[in-house]
Amino acid sequence: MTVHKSAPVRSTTARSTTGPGGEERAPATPAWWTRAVVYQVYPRSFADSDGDGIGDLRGILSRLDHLADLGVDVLWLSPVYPSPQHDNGYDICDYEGIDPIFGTLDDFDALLEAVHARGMKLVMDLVVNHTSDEHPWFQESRSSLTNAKRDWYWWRDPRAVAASDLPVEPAEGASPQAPTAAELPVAPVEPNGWRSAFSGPAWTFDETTGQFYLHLFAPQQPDLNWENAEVRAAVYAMMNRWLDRGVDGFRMDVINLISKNLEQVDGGAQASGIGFQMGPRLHEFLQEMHEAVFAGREADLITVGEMPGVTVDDARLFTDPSRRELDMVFQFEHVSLDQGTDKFDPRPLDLVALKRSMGRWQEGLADVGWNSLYLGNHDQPRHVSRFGDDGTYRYESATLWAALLHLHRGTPYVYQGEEIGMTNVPFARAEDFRDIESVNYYREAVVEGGRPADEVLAGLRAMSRDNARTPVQWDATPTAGFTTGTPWIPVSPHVVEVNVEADRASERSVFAFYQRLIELRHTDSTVALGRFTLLEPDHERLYAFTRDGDDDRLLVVGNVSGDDLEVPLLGGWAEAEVVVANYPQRAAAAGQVLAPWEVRVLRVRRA
Ligand code: TEU
Repeated sequence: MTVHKSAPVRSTTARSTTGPGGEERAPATPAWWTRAVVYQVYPRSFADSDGDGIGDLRGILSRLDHLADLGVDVLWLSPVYPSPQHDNGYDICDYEGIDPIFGTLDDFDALLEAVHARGMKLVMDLVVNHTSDEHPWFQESRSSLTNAKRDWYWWRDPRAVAASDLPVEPAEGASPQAPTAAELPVAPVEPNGWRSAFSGPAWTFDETTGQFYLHLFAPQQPDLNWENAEVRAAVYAMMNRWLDRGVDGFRMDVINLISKNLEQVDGGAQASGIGFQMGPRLHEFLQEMHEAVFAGREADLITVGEMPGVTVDDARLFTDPSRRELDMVFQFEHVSLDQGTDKFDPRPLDLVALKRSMGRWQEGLADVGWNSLYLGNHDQPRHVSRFGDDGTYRYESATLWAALLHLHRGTPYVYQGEEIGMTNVPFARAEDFRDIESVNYYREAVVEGGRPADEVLAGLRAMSRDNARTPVQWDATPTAGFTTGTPWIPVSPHVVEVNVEADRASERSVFAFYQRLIELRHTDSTVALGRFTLLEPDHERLYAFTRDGDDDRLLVVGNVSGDDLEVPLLGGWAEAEVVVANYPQRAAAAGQVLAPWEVRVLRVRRA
């Protein structure tokens, strides 16, 4: 078991416990996840055991030693539940089962057992802001205005249209009854101006009952109505069943969207998320969930809420242990800084803005709450391509970003393939994309919007979620050791140079570098809990900070550029111990010039 439960008491980020009489006791040791590293598996693209070209649970099982070797503590599994797969499993039609493309519940139990046998934990993806439109709950809900589950989703009448907007005056003596949808003189108007994250309005009109339903994502992903207490009870019961089965926590998809205020808004509010992000009852719902699901067993679990638009101040509340909500949240600030007019309009990285953002989160959650740390996941392009140099300096920039991220205070998340420096994919044509977001964006921008295809494709190539979704490259063969069949999305042509086999055999192994970083998180109290201080915030190429522990100080310096960089900071550090470096020879020589994408982690001990 690599998880350390007896770290020195230094952090307030500990589970507060309640005594027999209900009195609050002082926090004991920091929670186990303050020293843990999580690895995300996107099951479709990880490993395929049966040759159908789609990754599956038996495939993951067969590659579990890769994770154990890396040293990670937790495996987070993106959704494996039955799903029509419009959004690769983030549209769930049965919360209790496993999609046949991924295997069976028996396969799941076998995987869970094997994960536990290796001293790791397993976290499920919890997608409860919405279900699939094929979920029986929605099927019932849409069947009639009076169905018992009608109120489980957000149904609303079309917005009233002013008489002056109608093309013709109603004929004299016309029926006083409301016209049916088909009889309306103009198409029914959406109840409010919210837009779907995957293009188009967030409302779809349902002919059966003449009302619209809300979907903040695709029309196949109707939003659950968390105002309804039966919905909440059904979700909590389902979560309890998974915990009883042995899973160790949840990553909660867009959990800050579950509380909504439909009255507050109109179209202009989309960007700020007013009305659907951070709604009025969010904290109440999360506390209720904690009580109904986690209470009593929280010390062994990990909970992380995905929260687009969350601020540091919000995050302090969500992750303050005494409030009993969540352990940590995924925030989006640092992965939004390189976006122009929208996410497919990439801008060069503004390092100063990135450092300041990361620094503010470190500062804001230093005494209360806890950070999650990530650069990539299944929704983001590959960070070595996005923030580094995936050509000449692929090894150097992949390891630089790994070291910078993992030396922050928080729980690091490694996304599959990142540990071998997997890169973005040279998608060329519209047909190359599989992701619903990319496909819809292209249609809206080019086919309907008339924007130049080249320009839109360039944005998609840089930012599409598909960059993170091509098969994990296990070896240099054409199907990458991922499948014996035809992969559901083509293997990246970079498989020849970038694959697990080659990386692990190399003297410059990204994998070995990650192993070292993960080991440090387990064994080094200053890495886990030391106080963070950002240095040289306005420097445009240098990323530098210190971490202070009781007996030592770490200095982290990185050259975020492809040119040499002189770093006077290093002057006083000539005698320091090199903890991690991606140019070990140079680091030992303690020069004051950093090579392209060089990173050094140095330690001085206090007298
Ligand atoms: O993502 C929510 C989210 O806010 C975005 O990152 C989203 O993926 C999109 O890129 C908006 O531009 C979560 C899941 O991680 C994502 O895979 C799902 O598609 C989405 O929710 C819906 O469940």
